Amino acid sequence: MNKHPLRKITSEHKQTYALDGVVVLRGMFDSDWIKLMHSAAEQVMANPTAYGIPGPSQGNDMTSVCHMWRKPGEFRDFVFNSPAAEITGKIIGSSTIRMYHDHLFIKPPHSRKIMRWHHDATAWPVTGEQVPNLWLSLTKANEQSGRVEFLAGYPKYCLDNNIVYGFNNDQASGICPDFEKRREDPNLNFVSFDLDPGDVVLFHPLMPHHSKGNSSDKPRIGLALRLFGDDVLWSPASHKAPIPDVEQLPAGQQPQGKYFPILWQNT
Ligand SMILES: O=C(O)CCC(=O)C(=O)O
Repeated sequence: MNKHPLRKITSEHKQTYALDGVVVLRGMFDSDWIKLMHSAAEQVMANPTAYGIPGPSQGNDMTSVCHMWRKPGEFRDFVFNSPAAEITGKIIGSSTIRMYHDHLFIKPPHSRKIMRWHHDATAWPVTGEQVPNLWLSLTKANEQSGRVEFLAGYPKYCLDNNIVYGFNNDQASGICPDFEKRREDPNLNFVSFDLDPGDVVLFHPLMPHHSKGNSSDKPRIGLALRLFGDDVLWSPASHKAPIPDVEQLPAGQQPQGKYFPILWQNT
């Protein structure tokens, strides 16, 4: 199984991420990784709590499980030994990548589950731009099966206007708009990617994204890794997602220690 990306990370990848806040990378993982993680995902689907902690969307129409990497097994191997951290570090321009958490999203065939528009920064108890989401497709993801959709360029709008959405209107900058109602807005650039198993989408923590149901006959499986780069500092707030076994750190401190191990360094 490959430790380093199978293809070169190009300046075009980096520029696209810097400009749009989202970039697709194809063919970076070998088929052994994809087979292994696909079968690991199926095991989680059969018995979620044996492998991790159910996420907010866990239910019949979606498997949503986090923190599988904390236990020995395929998810931990993937986090430490796959090219995921190197890909991320090179694209976001961080000298160090630490683990934050993993999150598996499985939409079974004919799932009606809609993930409403949101950005991940809403839930992360940190400041900093270098908390991307590397979403690895373990199946085909397309319009029919419920691929994820993004708003290219929107993270820059959030940064320029100091916007971080909350879960509710009374948190942070209020709730994330329902961009479904703004499909015709010429200022919004909706983008999505048809993915094959092994393709990844890397996106910025302020990137609004959503997904619709899976009307195909096969499951749609995505494994999201959320990773920390150099500029991340602890910034607790009551509505932020707790991290199991981790006490709140003082605001401004850099996350480190055994729950945030270094995965990759630019040597
Ligand atoms: O997999 C999906 O449909 C949604 C993914 C998502 O919201 C995320 O990775 O933050």
